[in-house]
Amino acid sequence: MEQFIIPRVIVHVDMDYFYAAIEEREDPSLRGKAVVVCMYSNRGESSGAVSTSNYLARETGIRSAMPCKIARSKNPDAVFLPVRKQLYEQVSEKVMTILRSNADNEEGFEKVSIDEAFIEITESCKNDYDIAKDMGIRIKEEIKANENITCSVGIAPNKLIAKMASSFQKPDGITVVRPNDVKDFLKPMPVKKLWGIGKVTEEKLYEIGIRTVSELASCDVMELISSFGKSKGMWLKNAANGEDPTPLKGRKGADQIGRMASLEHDSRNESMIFLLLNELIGDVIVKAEARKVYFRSMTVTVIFSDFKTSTKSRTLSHAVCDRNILMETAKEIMNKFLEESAMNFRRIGIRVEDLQESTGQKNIFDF
Ligand code: DCP
Ligand code: MG
Ligand code: MG
Repeated sequence: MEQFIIPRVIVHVDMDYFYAAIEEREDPSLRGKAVVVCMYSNRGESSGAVSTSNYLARETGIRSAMPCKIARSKNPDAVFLPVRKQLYEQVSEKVMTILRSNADNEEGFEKVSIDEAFIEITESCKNDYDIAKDMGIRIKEEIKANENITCSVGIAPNKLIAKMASSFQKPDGITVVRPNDVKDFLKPMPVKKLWGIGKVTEEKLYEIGIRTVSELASCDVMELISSFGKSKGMWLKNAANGEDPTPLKGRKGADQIGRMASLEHDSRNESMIFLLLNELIGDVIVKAEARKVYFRSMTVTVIFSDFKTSTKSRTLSHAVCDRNILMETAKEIMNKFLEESAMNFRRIGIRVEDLQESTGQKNIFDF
């Protein structure tokens, strides 16, 4: 049965050796050394497991989840550091803000873990994979310029392939799998490379003689269903054919409403900036009205031509849903940005936060 699939462009971003990369960034003297980040248990440094390590350490066979003791025996010269989860969470939040700001809209963002997320860019790239690749490169630059760490990017028609594409060239890679290339991308892979297939499934597939994704793709679906049950069997068949209709989880009931867009060209021209700001604010107000919420605070974001990002927030004296108040406050913030930096603006964004349910009236002045 032919299925009608709406074309999408999905980006998956995964940070490279995330915890260890942050440690390297914080202490440049670590560069060029094997770095291992360990989650020590309360029994001290002799027990515990490896959280992650940089690529130099991986060359000596060190892997995530390996006991630290074994890692030490593999490479006694490596630098072993304890995890600093709070620091990594802070960096993660900044990276996620960058990623979210590149998505088509609020629904087009899904954080998967501390160091990875999906974003949908179908509209922004007009479903054109050349534009999508440029956007992927720009996202990498934006993260590098702001956080001084690298990531790997996968771009594909769905989450399954995008996730697999981001790990295809690591570290600091970008892999674009266009709709017509999905089958060739999957063909030579062993089944365990299919995202979602664990050890148990892999072994079960081996038992029925299936080792590669292409063997799985051509397998009779009824045979898969009899071995794995209906939903898993169908999932296996579709996944092997590179099909994955699952939508991004988005942020239903998000506690903020935001819009971001690029200026036509990098500029510091006030009327150009305020014109775009006005348009973004219009969209935000429409969304806030549709959700029947007031906001109590707001944030303006500017991405400069060197990709550096700056944000400024304001808390209002009371919750409103008022276009004029939003515009006046945003203008005031924007003027501060213009005063503080001589750099051209590349993208600007506005978001409202501290949302509260409205009770019908437009704003507090209507009382
Ligand atoms: N992590 C952990 N324990 C594990 C796996 C991961 O504590 N068993 C933490 C440390 C990683 C982070 O999660 O830095 C992200 O996990 P990834 O699987 O994305 O691995 P890395 O980002 O470290 O490396 P890669 O470059 O392969 O993505
Ligand atoms: Mg990672
Ligand atoms: Mg990851």
